[in-house]
Amino acid sequence: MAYQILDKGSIPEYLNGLPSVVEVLGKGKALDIEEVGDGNLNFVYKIRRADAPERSVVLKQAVPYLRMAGEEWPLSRDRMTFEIRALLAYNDLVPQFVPKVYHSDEDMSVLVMQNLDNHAVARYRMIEGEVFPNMARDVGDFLAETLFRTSTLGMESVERRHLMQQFNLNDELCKLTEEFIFTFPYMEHESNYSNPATDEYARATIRKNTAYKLDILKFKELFLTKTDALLHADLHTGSLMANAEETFVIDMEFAYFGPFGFDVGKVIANFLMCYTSHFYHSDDDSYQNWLLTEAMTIWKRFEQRFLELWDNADGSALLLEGFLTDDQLKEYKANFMRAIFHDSVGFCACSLARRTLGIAGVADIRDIEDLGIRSQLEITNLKLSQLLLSVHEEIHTIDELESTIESFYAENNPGLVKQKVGT
Ligand code: ADP
Ligand code: SR1
Ligand code: MG
Repeated sequence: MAYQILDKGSIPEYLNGLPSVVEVLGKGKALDIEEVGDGNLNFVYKIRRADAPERSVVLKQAVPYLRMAGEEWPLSRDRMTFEIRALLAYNDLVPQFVPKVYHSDEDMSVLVMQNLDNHAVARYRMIEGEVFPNMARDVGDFLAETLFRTSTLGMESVERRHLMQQFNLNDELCKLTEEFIFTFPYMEHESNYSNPATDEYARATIRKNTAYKLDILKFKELFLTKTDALLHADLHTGSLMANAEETFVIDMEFAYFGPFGFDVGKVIANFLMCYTSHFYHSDDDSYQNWLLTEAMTIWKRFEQRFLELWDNADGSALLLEGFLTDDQLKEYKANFMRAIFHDSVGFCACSLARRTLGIAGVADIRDIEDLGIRSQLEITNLKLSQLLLSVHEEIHTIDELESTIESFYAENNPGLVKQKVGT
């Protein structure tokens, strides 16, 4: 079908022509349609049968522009092609963690999928202080399964090259990442966010710090050149929908083959930004303690599951069984995981800065009205970004990372609770 932008008026007829969706919604039934897209790029509709609202689907469509900027910022809708391919790949690899696909159409840039109505977007609930008991464990498993099983350790090389081909043209979204994560935030740029005290701090530190900027370049180069595994590439707490039992990952339109540490570091950074925000949102540190423990659990679980998958693999493109002795293999694995760890810490640092200085912030902090309070939290994130980037190769274990972060926050508590109590 030729591309047309769907809306509440045209969606019923479109869905009625799709047998796999009719199986869920029935044919010709009255539908309640609600646009729920709170993301930066696309339109998302929840569609429920009026007489049986439990029968529902979600329709996501890409439009040929960047939603958050408006029609004057063109952006190819090819991004939906890559989201469709990634979601189908994830449905094979980790069906327990992603919505089912009822219908996809690359020409229409449309995906019709399972409505995760019993799950909430984690970011907003985490701002409220909700505990998700299994989320960090699930995210760690998701990372291990998807990264290992699309890497040269988990796949045969010819099959892997075919899979890579499906993603090697996600040019425009990779370019967005190059610019909005690895370039603009560290220089004066019209697209950057602005808050006077934060701007002043960034000008005086980040943008003058040569060592920091060279490290950012190192991670930009990794992003541009390394093809370790199929990445989600936009994994943050707004891409997680969870409840007390389950966790789902959504919104994989940035998918491409990139460095292992990128997904791991980004999602951990979002837990840390939530931690920072709770100097404002919480009256004590109990939720922050939970956040830090969970952020560390993501890595611990990822590492544990990745190594289990490796132990159980029969050989792969990279390593034929018997190529190394047991002792050599043990050392090789330890070095391999340490390199992913260093990269994850570095990408985490990049994410802390881009979400603070760049156009796309996190609601955890950007939604705080008081600019002064906001800038104290923003500066905290920028300090943490600089610290983590400067030590990313010196910290070798997750326990060292945890104690580094703990000490950092103990020394950089902005003291907002007192300020709030006083207001
Ligand atoms: P964008 O690509 O524009 O960032 P997202 O994929 O993040 O869009 O979706 C935007 C919002 O739509 C999510 O924050 C969530 O509220 C809702 N959403 C997306 N997919 C689903 C789904 N499968 N089930 C329920 N809600 C969803
Ligand atoms: C213009 S940058 C928009 C951002 O939103 C997405 O969620 C990605 O993180 C992207 O960098
Ligand atoms: Mg998106």
